[in-house]
Amino acid sequence: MLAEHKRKFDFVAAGINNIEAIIRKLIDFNVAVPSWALGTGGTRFGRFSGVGEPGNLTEKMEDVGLLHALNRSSGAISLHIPWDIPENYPDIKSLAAQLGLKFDAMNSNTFQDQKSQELSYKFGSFQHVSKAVRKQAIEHNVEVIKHGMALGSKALTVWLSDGSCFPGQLNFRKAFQNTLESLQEVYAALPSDWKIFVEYKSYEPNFYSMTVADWGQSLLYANKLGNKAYTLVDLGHHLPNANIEQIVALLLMEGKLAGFHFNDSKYGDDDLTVGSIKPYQLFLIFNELVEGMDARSMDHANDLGWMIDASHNVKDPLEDLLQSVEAMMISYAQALLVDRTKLNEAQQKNDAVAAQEILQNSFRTDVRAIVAEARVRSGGAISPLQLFRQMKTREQLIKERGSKALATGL
Ligand code: RM4
Ligand code: MN
Ligand code: MN
Repeated sequence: MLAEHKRKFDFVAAGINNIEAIIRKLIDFNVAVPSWALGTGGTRFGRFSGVGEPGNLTEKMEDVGLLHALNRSSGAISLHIPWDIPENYPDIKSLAAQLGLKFDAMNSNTFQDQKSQELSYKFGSFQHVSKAVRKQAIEHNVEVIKHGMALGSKALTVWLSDGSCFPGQLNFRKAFQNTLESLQEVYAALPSDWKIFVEYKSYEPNFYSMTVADWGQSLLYANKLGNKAYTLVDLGHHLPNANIEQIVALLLMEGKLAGFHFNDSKYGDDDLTVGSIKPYQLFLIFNELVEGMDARSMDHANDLGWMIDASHNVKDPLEDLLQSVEAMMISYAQALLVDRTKLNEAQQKNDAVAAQEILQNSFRTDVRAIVAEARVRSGGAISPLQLFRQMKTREQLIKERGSKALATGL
């Protein structure tokens, strides 16, 4: 296998001038795994649970550690409160250190009612007409920040399901104002070295209006909040055919892009494996990311928040995550290959044909051996997925955890 890898790598590397710089960037790149992606997701019609799922936060972290050991690119976990409340900080922190994991952005949850909760979020949280509900939601977010501070996280992601299902149900202006004021209170509780990410979503669970529906609305909030507030793009949260790469370019230009939730979809917020449906779009997004980050001399690996946000019904979650990370690495590598000088020349000459050739030349380069080379150099497997299957990892986990263990999450 190693000889075969070497043959493929030497072949592709021979045609690339800056191959070592590209490999360095691939080695540095890491994408966070959300704690809710480690169990099988479901739909509103049902959930077909997997087997050997992690039953608690420790096991979830062990799962991410396992992924990271295989691909060396999954060195962070993103926690959702209250699905994963850390009970013993020192233990959790030392386990993270042992597994080589960092704590990525913390996620709050005011889109579900919890058993112990006093007031309901049925009609929204930050936007709610009742001050008491808003207060409860704000306090929850402040609580999440506290958990994050204890763990060493540096960001809070706020995704609100607030909105309305029927025309007339909501006064848009008042809903916006209430949401802004609530966000301002949370913002005031942020430590000085923290960021807040305002995530948007076009529809679902509210189907007439969402109070943070698109990047325009998110950016309005972020701009009004201040320089610690950013817009977070989740690939599945757009209306069909939205030009996401253009959104990314402009947010980056404004210094307001928080980062990404990666997934893929055919229809809406399908949360499917990254790169499984529209790999060219993924490449075009990475192309804008690389171009835009370089224009601002940003560090690709650390200046934005990279996270997978996928959770679905059919695959083994760990295999799925390995595929998602691989898809991201491939698109990132292809974007690093783009000849920017030539692309710029083509653009200056209005040469649409040449511009397309340049982009597609990179997209059609088989960079898998380059990604594998970066992985091997940092101690990972040539083929993480193959190794996962060969080692019968899931079978092992079922033995340890049983076939009935259910992960908390969606
Ligand atoms: C939402 C959104 C959030 C995620 C939840 C689970 O659709 O994408 O980022 O935390 O799902
Ligand atoms: Mn998301
Ligand atoms: Mn989503």
